Amino acid sequence: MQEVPYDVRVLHVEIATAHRHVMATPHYKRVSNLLIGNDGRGRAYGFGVFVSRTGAPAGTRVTGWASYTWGKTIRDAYGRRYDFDYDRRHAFTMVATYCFTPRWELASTTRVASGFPRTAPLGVRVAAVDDTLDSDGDGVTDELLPGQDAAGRLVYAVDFGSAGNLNQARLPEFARVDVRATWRPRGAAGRWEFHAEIINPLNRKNAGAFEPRLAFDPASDRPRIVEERDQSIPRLPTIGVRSRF
Ligand SMILES: [Ca+2]
Repeated sequence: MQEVPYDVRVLHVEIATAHRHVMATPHYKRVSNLLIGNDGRGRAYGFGVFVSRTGAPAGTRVTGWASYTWGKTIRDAYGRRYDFDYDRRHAFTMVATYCFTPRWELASTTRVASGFPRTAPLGVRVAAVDDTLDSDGDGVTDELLPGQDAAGRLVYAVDFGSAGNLNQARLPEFARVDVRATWRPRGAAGRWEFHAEIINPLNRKNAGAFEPRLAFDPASDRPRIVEERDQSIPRLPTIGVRSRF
């Protein structure tokens, strides 16, 4: 991709004490020439707040950080204004670590975020095929014909509508918790560390995407759309060992 010119205006606010840290960062970007081949342009703006408690005094059991980001990214293209593919209005992350003893530690990561925009199918339509071989024998080879299977039945495709339907729907909210237990037999200064981690222990079915496919509909003369959640991480336990040398 070619280099994208943009403006960034940042007013950065940061408050820090020995063990606590608060940071607020608004951002603004103007993007042009992003879409090669048309006059598309866009804008991105938002702000982030970051709070942390790290390097706390000895004996502190809970440490961690949390961040929240509000953002909006807009695209002007095809004579329309709509959200960018990766527009994410709210995003929250929290990492917390609980130290039971210098040897035992339990940590969790929590992420909650708005779903990305998506272009939802409007229905089904008859598939169009290029008639380069002039299969209908009318002498025209640069036309589109209704798709037909070998038995002469119409072939259907998912109808995503016109540019007016671009990114008008949203994926469901994303949420995931990961947990990890760590054992250091000789404490923080020791060489060995063993950990057990479960990614998505709640086994929440997030949807990174919806894959529409056509299914037979006995009540209709045309197929119906079935959308399946895709790109979701299932509950995933792992164990690991680390050695410093
Ligand atoms: Ca033809």
